Amino acid sequence: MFEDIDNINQEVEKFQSNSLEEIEQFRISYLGKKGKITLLFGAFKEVPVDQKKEFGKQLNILKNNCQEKINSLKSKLSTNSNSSKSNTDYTIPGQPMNFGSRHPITLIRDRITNIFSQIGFSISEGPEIEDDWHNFTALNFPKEHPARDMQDTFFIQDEIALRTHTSSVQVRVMENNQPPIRTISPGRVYRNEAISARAHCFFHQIEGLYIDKDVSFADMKKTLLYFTKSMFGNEAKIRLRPSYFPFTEPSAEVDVSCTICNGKGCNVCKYSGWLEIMGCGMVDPNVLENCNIDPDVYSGYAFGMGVERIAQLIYQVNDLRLYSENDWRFLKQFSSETF
Ligand code: 2U9
Repeated sequence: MFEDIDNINQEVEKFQSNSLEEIEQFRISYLGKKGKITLLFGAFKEVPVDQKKEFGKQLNILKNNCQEKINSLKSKLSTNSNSSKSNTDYTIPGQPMNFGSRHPITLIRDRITNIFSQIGFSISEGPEIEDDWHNFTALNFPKEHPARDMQDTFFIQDEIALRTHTSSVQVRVMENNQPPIRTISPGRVYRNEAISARAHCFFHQIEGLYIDKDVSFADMKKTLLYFTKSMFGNEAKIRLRPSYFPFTEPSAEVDVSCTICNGKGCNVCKYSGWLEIMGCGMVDPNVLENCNIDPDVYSGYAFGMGVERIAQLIYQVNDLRLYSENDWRFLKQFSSETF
């Protein structure tokens, strides 16, 4: 009888199945009314008295083993069937992906820098927090110049301010390199202005500098005409009006023929036919000297433009505040621009 328990135990241990019907069949043949284990319980009365205790104990263990085996095979089966029967509906259309768009200032900045890169200008960048020397003194700003005033410039401490132009970057380039120098400096600049549609306390500039032997005003005019045609179209014309900057002499304002009416006169150009796009001039010999470049050997030209100003002309968006508010309704209108 003890042998029967051992044999049945081995059969139970060996049994494997992936089928619910087979498992049920197994249960019936071992634990059912006429099952092998149930029958052994019936044979209990035939066991000698001194062995009854041990027999009962082993029989109960066998019964539990068998029940556990059935339970574990059934639970394995239900886990497997769950994972193979996924609830995912692969035919449902995917979520649409929202692509971002590049900022209009980035788009215009990249267009401008690309035009100058193609004609040999490198790109230089520098710190937004500048010292007095790089932002003012080296650039020939007189001590009493209004830009040096707290009213116009954001001072961080005595003689340290947020740069008011990217010319400070070009002073650093000149201090660290001998000519020929051909570089443009794009970047954010700061002015202490009340924010309105027409003015902002920060904006973006691109300034250019070309220093070499025998660089002339004519070289500058031709380069700026090339830039203007590349930016606004081959029909574009330029005109230069005399101006004044501390760092250039002579200096000029550059106008482009109106991109809307081609110079005929419209409300965008206030019926003048011209739109102001930048300033320029021959680098003042004092500035060259301040940056350890010999003005008797070298000459150069410089120019500067506001990126927002060019964006206003290209996109016809005149409220400057729109360029820094990051309103998605405004920004998404530039999502088709691939440049
Ligand atoms: C060095 C020497 C000279 C850069 C120049 C301008 C003229 C100019 C303004 C246009 C609109 C600034 O953004 S704006 O307000 N800039 O008119 N900028 S010449 O002259 C330099 C630069 C670097 C070493």
